[in-house]
Amino acid sequence: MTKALSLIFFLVLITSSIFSQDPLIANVYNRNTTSLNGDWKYIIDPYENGYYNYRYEPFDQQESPWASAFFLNSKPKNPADLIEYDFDQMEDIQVPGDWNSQDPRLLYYEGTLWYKKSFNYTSNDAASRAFLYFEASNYKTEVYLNGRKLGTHIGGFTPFNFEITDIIKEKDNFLIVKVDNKRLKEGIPTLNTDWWNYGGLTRDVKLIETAPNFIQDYFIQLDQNDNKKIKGYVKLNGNDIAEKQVRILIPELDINEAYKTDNEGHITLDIHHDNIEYWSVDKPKLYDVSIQSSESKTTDQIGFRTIRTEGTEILLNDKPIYLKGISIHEESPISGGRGHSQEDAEQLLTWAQELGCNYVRLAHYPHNEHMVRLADKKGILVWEENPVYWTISWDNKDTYQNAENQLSELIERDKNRASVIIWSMANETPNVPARNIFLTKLSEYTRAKDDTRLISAALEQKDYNGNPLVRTIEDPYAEVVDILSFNQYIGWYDGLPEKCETISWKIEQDKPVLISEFGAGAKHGLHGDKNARWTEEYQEDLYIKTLAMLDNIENIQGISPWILIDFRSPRRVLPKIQDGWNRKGLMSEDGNRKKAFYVLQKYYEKK
Ligand code: GCB
Repeated sequence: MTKALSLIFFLVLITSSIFSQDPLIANVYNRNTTSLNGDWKYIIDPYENGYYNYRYEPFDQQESPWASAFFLNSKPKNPADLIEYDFDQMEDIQVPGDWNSQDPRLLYYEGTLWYKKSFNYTSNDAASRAFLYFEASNYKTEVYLNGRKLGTHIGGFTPFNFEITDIIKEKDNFLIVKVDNKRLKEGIPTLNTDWWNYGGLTRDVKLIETAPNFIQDYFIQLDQNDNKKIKGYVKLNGNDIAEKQVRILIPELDINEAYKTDNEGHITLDIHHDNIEYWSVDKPKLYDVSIQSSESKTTDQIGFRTIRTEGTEILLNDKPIYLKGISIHEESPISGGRGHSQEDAEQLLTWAQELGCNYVRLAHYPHNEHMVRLADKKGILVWEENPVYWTISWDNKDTYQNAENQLSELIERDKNRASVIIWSMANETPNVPARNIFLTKLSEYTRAKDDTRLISAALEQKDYNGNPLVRTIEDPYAEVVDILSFNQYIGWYDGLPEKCETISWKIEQDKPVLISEFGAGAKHGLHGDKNARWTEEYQEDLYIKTLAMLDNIENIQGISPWILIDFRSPRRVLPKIQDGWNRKGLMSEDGNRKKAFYVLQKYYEKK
């Protein structure tokens, strides 16, 4: 390489590692894509030997990285060459899928794993642009294509994409991805959680082909203040996007409206219609919506509804609704491990419906897109949650930025889903000034980005005026949320179930109340006295007594007990009972219903 060339190469590496991914492309779910799922090669690299040299300097920031840098996919050219790795001789791993479930050596692994996929690529049109899309990768991801760094992504549950038009070739592309799932004190989530830290390329990887000037993003929802008005925006991406025509078509409503883009390739839409059929839990009407520009077109299925609160009520399409919910972790009820497929989503939501739910809390991080797409079709309301969990580094600016970025990517992905009614900022966070500033700022950011949904967070309850028999919510952040949600474990972490009969509630905020969690551990098939921990009878009794207690909260507008299915958690080590599982599920991990399932089902039948 000449000096000038190597300097350019060096600059490309540096800039691409500072600027991370490109603006997110909306509706990848319905676009023309090529899957990169399937077999990938992998190298386990606990010392990050393929990333740093022996002075602990990253290879991808060096002018002439050594051949030992894994992203180069080096091969010896003659027998004298020293290359101490070879992707092609490694074993296969399935993408999508967490690594912990695929190799016994990786069950508890937290560190770096390198992935490699080789592929050929033929575009449909020589002028097309190409993007590489990751639906999720936990936690820190460095992406390289054909020896060039595309960028870095932080956060384990949201999508990101990179433009690769100038890098992709017809033959022998090699895509190398470094994924590191080490937990970090300043991370989101942080060191301490009650769930398994599944690592890897946990969701689909796709190539997206687009026109040179294409519809990158759109937001099309009902105006929350005028239910005869569909509003939002469309954004084109390309070099020639000013003064272009963009059409919005909703054939069933005879809507076909044309707009002209501004200099940024942006239109604001404002469509009036008197006869919109609203999306609801009883009739989840979705319209085919087509967005068209001269060069591109994308089609989505969108529902139109309003959601708001008035005093202590939640109103869906102006009618009060009680949220009959259940909390869910993203674990596959079919194969175990991190869930990611349409079948996983179908199974989880079918069980929720059999329980009688019209609502699910997707805890404690963004779940895969199948969940909200299916919820849209089935008429299930959804709470989506940012992984701000327990005690994070509230004072750290990068931590805030990270939380905002993850939430932003979630909103970008799901802002057109009618089922999603609540953005949850956090779970069980301490009432300290730095946290109040952090969450208030995050809430303001969210409201500015999306004014068609409600804001909440799972808060904590406390004694009222020092009286342990009267419980309340005293938290300045409660003033900020639209829905006052809190977790409570009276009868499990706080006494026995009968304690529920002694507790009363004094909630002073004029807001709807949602109980985001309650529950008790029970091992499926273990029977005994109702005061014996871990028996199904204990859990059953706790549900009976808790539901009776909660009925006395005046403002209560819904519950999402903890949790649909037992889930993996390394915190839960009690032999023969937990064995690495949190046992608060209403069902065991293999889908067997515990007695409490039927208590809740009966309760929901009558609601
Ligand atoms: C909670 C947490 C949840 C835990 C649960 C438990 O309050 O929000 O993540 O798994 O309690 O089982 O203790």
